Amino acid sequence: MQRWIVAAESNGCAFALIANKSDLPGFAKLGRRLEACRALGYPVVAVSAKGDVSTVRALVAGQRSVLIGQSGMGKSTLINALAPGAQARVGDVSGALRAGRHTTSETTLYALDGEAWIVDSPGMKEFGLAHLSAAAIMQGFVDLRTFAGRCRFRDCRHGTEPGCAVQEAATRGEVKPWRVALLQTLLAESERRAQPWS
Ligand SMILES: Nc1nc2c(ncn2[C@@H]2O[C@H](COP(=O)(O)OP(=O)(O)OP(=O)(O)O)[C@@H](O)[C@H]2O)c(=O)[nH]1
Ligand SMILES: [Mg+2]
Ligand SMILES: [Zn+2]
Repeated sequence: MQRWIVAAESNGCAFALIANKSDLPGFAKLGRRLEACRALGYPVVAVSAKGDVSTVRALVAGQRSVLIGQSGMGKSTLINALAPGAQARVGDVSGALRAGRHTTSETTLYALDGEAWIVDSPGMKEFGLAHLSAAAIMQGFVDLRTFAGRCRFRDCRHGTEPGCAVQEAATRGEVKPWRVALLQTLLAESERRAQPWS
C-alpha cells in the first residue's frame, strides 16, 4: 500500500485509501495502518461494499479514479455498488480480509452518475517503482519532499551521509522513521536497476 501512495504522488494523482469489508470482525485490527495513512494527510474511508457506499461516492464524485488493491479486496464489488448497471464480475472467495485469487483479468472504465469515471483493474500485490528516478521517488513522499536539495551532498541517499536534511528531520522527530526507511529502500531499488552489474 505504501508503494501505491508513492506511485500516485509521483504521477500527480491524488491518493485516498478505501478500507473495504468494514463489516467483518477482524476489521478493527487495521486501525493502526489506517491511522498511519491518515497522519500523512490522505483521506481514509472505511466502507462495506455490501452496505452503504455513499462515502466512496462522495470521494470519487466529479473525478476520474482508478481502484487499485490486492485481489479479493472487493474492488469489483464496490464498482457494482457505485454503478448498479456495471455488472463487474465478482470473485467467490467468501468475505475474507486476506487477498484471494484473481477474478478481474482486464481493466475496464465505468461511468458513474455525476460526471465521475472509475477504472476497475485486476488485483495486484505491491509493485516495484525502480523505473522512477531518485528525484521522482523523492517527490512521491509528501512529508519528505520539502527536504529535496537541502542535504549537503547533491546525490545524498538519505542514509548515513553527513549533513542529510532528511535524517536530521528524523532526529528532530519531524518525520516518521518508517517513511525514511521506505524512501531508502525505494532509492536502493532504483539504483540497482540503473546499475545492474553492481
Ligand atoms: N463481507 C464482505 N465481503 C465483501 C465486501 N466486498 C467484497 N466482498 C466479497 O469479497 C470477494 C471478492 O470481491 P471482488 O469484488 O471480486 O474483489 P476484487 O478486489 O475485485 O478482486 P480481483 O478482481 O481479483 O482483484 C467476493 O466474494 C465479495 O462478495 C464487503 O464489503 N464485505
Ligand atoms: Mg475485481
Ligand atoms: Zn539526505
